[in-house]
Order: sequence, then C-alpha cells, then structure tokens
Amino acid sequence: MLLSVIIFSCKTKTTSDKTGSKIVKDEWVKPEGKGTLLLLTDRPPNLETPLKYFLLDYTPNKVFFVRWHLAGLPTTINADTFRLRIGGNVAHELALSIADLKTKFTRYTITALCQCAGNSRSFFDPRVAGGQWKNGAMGNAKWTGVKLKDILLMAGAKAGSMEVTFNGLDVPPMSATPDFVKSLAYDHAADGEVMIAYEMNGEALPLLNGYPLKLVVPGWYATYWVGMLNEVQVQKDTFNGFWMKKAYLIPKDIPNGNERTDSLAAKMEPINKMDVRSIFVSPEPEQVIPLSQSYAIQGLAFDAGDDITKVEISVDSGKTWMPAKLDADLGKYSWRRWHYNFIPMQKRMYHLQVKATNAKGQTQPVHQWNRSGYMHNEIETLSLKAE
Ligand SMILES: Nc1nc2c(c(=O)[nH]1)N[C@H]1C(S)=C(S)[C@@H](COP(=O)(O)O)O[C@H]1N2
Ligand SMILES: [Mo]
Repeated sequence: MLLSVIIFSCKTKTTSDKTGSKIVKDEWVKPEGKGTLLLLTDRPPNLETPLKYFLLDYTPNKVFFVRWHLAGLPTTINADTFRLRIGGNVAHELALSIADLKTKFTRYTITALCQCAGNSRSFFDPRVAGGQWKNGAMGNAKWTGVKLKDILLMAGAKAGSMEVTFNGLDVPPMSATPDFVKSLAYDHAADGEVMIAYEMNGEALPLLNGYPLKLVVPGWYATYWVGMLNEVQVQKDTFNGFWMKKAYLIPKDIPNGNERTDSLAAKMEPINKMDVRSIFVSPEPEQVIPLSQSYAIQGLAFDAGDDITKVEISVDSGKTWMPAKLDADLGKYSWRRWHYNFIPMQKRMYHLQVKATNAKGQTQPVHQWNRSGYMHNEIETLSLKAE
C-alpha cells in the first residue's frame, strides 16, 4: 500500500472583497486512497472533511478527516509481516499479526465519534495558533476490532500496573520532536470499551487514517486514538512522555476547558473526555431560505457518551429556546443528528443559535476560550436570509 498526498490545487487563491480586504479561498486535495478534502497542511498531512458529509449518519472512510503530527509516515505497510507488540509489565510479551487479531479474539464493534481536540479552532476569539480547523476535524464511524481488555488478559498484564502507553509507526522527521506516544490509566485501558480497530465502517482503515490498526477511546478526544498502532506497553508507573505532560493540556477541573486571556489557569491536566457540543450542518451560512415555508435546519449534537437529551434552537439571541427533534440514536458514543423545522415569517436576516444538553445537565457556554484552542463548544450562530 502506497501513501502519497497529491495536491491538485496548492496555490492559495486569494480574491478581494468590496472593501479590498483579502479573502483566502479554501484549498482542496485528493490524496491517494481518499476523496477530496480541505487542505490544512500537506507535510504532515492534515485534511478536513467538507461539512456536507455531516448529513450522513456515518462519515465515509474516503472523506474522513486526517490529522498527523509527525511528517515521518511509512509509505508502505506490509499486512503480512506487520506485528502489534504488547510488552512492559506483562507475564508474556505478544507479537500479534492482523490475522491473529481477527481469529484469536472476539470481534467487537462500536459506533463512536472521533473528534480532534482542536476541531473548530479557527472560530476561537481571540484566535489561537495551531491548525485552523473549521468544524470538519471529526467523523462518526463503526469501529470493529478487539477489546484492549482481551489483549491485556492474554498478555497477563500484572496487577497494580498504573498506565498503558500506545505508539504508532510514524516517527519524527528530526530528532528534536519527541515521538508521538499517548497513555491511558490502566483501568481505563482495560474497561472493555477501549479497543483496537482493524476496520472502520466495515473496511480496512485508509492508510492516512492509521492503517492497519487504530486505538479507539470512545468519548475521549481523538489525540488518544493512536493510529498505525504497533506498540502497547503496560507501565508499572506513571508515564511522563512529552505528548502527555507538555502537549494536549487543558485548564484543570474547569468546565469546557475555559480560561481567560487575562488570567490563564494556574493548573493544567491532560485533555480527556469530549465536552457537550452541537453544530449546524445545513443550510450553510448566509443561504437564502423561502419565506412562510417550513425549512429543515439540520445539525449534530454529541458529548462524551452521557446521552444527549435535548437540542434547542433560539432565534432571539438566546432569550427563548425551542426544541429540535432528535434523529436516530446510533449509540451513546455516536453523534446524534437533529433537525428543526423553521418557518421564517419576516423578510430579513435570521440569526439562529443551537444548544445541546446531556443527561448530566451539562450544556454549552456562550463564550469559551483557552490558550491551546481545544474543546471548542461555545453556542454556534447560523445567519440565514429569508425572502
Ligand atoms: N500515530 C499517531 N496517531 C495519532 C496521531 C498522530 O499524530 N500519530 N494524531 C492523533 C490526533 S491528534 C487525531 S485528531 C487523530 C486523527 O485521526 P484521523 O487522522 O484518522 O482522522 O489521530 C490521533 N492519532
Ligand atoms: Mo487531534
């Protein structure tokens, strides 16, 4: 299997609006084995899913977003010689082939949303450095593979182990950048939900999404979903790697990871569960909708798996809220589609807002910000013209 990111439009197209200010147009790419995606960076590949695909329950593999930190990605992976190695604080080290995973363990499938911690970073005010994602750094899929718990059992993970670490085949291009290694608390890793997927949506994973194996951590931000996973180490003690202790930190114990530009949080902790969010998917901003007719506004709501109970729409800047209809429930770790039949009665601009609430009563803030641009979940506004 070969990897090559072919950019068919790599010029940044700029035009000017009436005021003369520069408008940067989207750039598109079609890497080998994938569909057309929005380009953020090509080395390493960081590619965003176009919003229109979020009208589907599951995000097709071909247009599933792509996010890598290190430019050293293997361009070929031999499925026959590939081994997943399990070691560290275990009774028996294992080297499992893909065939071993498929035949020696119980097959397990779960639907779960994979959302980058930095999804929607471009909407932070003030702006935050990092990948300027819109809402497309996420996707919903059916993941099939093996429960990590079953693998830890076969390896005879020793009692009292503190954590489990995960490493993939990608390597730093320069020795200055630390290798991408993530960790989970041992009890979390062995909870029977965390799994190693060899299929997404019933097919092998695309190379750019972590072929042949990806760790799936339902409800947690995608930074933990280590792709091209080839090494699992059971750790006796706490793991102190760069990607756990220096990167991917959020303000500690503060709802929605919120902090203020003029008083940054004093204590930080590793990012973990996804916060509650809802977004608009259709129509797209500034679209014209017909007057005095019912128009279906559609979107998505999701959280860490605590059950979205309510999605509400406001057309008066949040003074009053009306319930949207929740569509099919695809599982607690899935996103939930919703729709709202909107009948605009006046010829004017409407500013719709959407807000989700979960079974724990957690909901979305009016304003949210943090220094790293993570967990974006402030209430979204969609401006539409009725005529
Ligand atoms: N090996 C490896 N796994 C990784 C990463 C990485 O850089 N290397 N990035 C993580 C991050 S931050 C995200 S958002 C998801 C993205 O998964 P995708 O590329 O399949 O969309 O992969 C995660 N797993
Ligand atoms: Mo991410």
